[in-house]
Amino acid sequence: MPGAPWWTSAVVYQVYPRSFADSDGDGIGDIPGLISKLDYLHRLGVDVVWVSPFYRSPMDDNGYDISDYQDVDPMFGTLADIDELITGLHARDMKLMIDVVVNHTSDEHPWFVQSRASKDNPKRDWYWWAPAREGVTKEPTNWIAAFQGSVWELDAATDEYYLHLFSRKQPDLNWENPDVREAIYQMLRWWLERGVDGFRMDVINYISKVLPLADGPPILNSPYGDGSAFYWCGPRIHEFLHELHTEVIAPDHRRLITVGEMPGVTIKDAQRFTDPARGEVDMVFQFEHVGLDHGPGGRYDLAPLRLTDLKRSFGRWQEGLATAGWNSLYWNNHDQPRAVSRYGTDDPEYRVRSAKLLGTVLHLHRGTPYVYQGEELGMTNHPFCGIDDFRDLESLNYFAAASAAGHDPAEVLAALRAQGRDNGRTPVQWDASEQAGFTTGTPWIAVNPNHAEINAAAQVDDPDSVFTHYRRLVSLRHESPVVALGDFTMLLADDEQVYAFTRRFEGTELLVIANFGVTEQRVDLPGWSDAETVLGNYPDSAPDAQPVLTLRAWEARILRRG
Ligand code: ISL
Repeated sequence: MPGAPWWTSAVVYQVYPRSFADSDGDGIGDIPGLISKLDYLHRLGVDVVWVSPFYRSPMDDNGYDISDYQDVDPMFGTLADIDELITGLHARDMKLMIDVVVNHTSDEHPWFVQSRASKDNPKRDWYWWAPAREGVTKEPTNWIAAFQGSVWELDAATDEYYLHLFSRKQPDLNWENPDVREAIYQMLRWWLERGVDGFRMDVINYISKVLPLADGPPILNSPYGDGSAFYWCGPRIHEFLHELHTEVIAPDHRRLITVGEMPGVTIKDAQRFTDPARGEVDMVFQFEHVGLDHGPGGRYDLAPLRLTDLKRSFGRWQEGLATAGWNSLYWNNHDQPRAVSRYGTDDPEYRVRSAKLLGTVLHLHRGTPYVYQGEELGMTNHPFCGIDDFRDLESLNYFAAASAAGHDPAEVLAALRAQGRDNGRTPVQWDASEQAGFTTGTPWIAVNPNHAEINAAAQVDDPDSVFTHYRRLVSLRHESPVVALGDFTMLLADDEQVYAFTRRFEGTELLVIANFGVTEQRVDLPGWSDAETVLGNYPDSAPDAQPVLTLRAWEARILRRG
C-alpha cells in the first residue's frame, strides 16, 4: 500500500553474535564471522539484521552490560568490522539494527566509575543512589532484582546503595537527569551517522521510575518485594521516548526502524507507544505469549501451555493494534527457549513439520516478524546434563538461590532445561562437523549434539527443509500486501488444537489453518474447501474436494481466495 512504512512488509533476523559464527577459533562468535554469513542471510531473504550487543563490555550479562557504547569489544572485532558489516548488508539491500542498552550501563562504564567516586562528583546523579534506611532491612526498597537478590548494592566508597534492576554489574541510569538523556541521544546519533538503520531498545519501558522509590508488594516465600509497579512504564516514559524520537529518529524516521523491548507492557500502553502520530517507537516487544507457560512462581515454575490461551493472547494484540500502532511478532530470542521445543514438538517424527507450522502461523499475523538465529533451521532446546553446562548468569543465580532455599536440584535443573536462556544461546548449527562449523576451537557453550542432523548445510538447497519454508514465508510477505497489511480475524477461538485465522485486503482473503498436535482434525469452514493452497507443510497440501478440511499431524496451510 503506498504510504505504509517499509517495515510492514519486512522480516527481521536476530543475531546473538557470541553464538553465531566464530572467525578466529577462540570459541566465541564475532563480527567477521557474521560478515562471512551475509550471503546465507540474503538467501533467506530477511530485510533487517538485529545484532545483540557487541560493544565493549565486561560480559557479566554477555554484553548487555556496556562499558563503552562507542567501541566494539575486542572479543567481537573492531569498529572497522562494523563498518564492513554495514557496507556488506547495504550492498545486499539489508539493514542493520543495533541493540541499545540504555536503562543501565556496566559498573565499569566511565560514567559509573565517576558516579561512585564521591557524593559530590558531577556524575553522581547520573545513577540512582540512596542511603541505608533505618531498621532491620537496610536496602532503600525491598525490590528483587531480575537476576536474584536485592536491586540495591552497597558501595563501600561512599557508604550508599546504588540501584540495579538486573545484575549488580548493571547499575540503572537516572533518566530524570537531562544530561544523561543528552549523552544517550548523542551516542545514538553517532551510530546513525555511521550508517546503522535502526535500534532495538533493551527494557526501554524501565527508564522512567515512579518517585519516590518505595517498597513493592511482598513476594511469597521471599524476603523481597516486587518493584515492577515502580518501573514498568513509569510516569515519564512516553515523554522520554518522544524526546528520544524527536532528538534522534525524527530527522530520518522513514529510513529507520525502532523496536522497544517492554516486559509487562499492556495493549493500552502499546497503542500509545506505537501510534505513529505520537512519535515514540515503531513497535514493541510484548511478553504476554511468552509468559503463558509460567506458573505463579515465574518462568521456572513450569505450567502447561494451552493453545486457547495462546490464541486469545495473539488475538487480543492483533485486535488492539489493528487501527493505530503495529505489532512485532516473535516466538523466541536470546532470552527464551527454542520455539520448536516449546510451542511445537521435538519428536523426530514431527519436529520439521512443527517448525514449519510455527513459522507459518507467526509470519501470517499482522505485524513485523522476527526470526531468531537457528529458528529457520528448526534448532531445538539443548539437553543440558548438569548445572556446569549452563553459562547464563540468570540460570546460575537461580540455581544457587533455589538450591539454597532447599529445592530439589533435579527439579531445578528440569526447569532450567525447559526455560533457561542458554537454550537459545548454543551455537548456530552450520554443518555436521564436530563443532557444527561454528568454531575451529572450543565453543564457549556446547553445541547441541543434534547438529549432525539439524544444520544449515543440509537445508539450504533442500526444497523440503525448514530453511526453505522460512524463505518462502519471507518472500510471501514481500510479494503479498494481504500478508503485510490485511485485516486479521481469529476463527475457532475455543478449539484446543486448531489455530485458524483469516487475513483480508482489497478483495483478497487468506485462511491460515494449523493443527497443533498429532491427531487428525476435521474442520468445517464453509467456502474454503476448494480454495487455492498458497503454502503448506505437507508435500501434497492440495485442497480437499469436500466441504470439510482435514488437517494431518502438525499440518499447516495457507489458502487463498479472491
Ligand atoms: O529473560 C528474562 C528474565 O527471565 C527477561 O525478563 C529479561 O531479563 C528481560 O526480557 C530483559 O531482557 C533484556 O535485558 C536484560 C538482558 O539480560 C537480556 O538479555 C535482554 O534481552 C538486561 O539487559
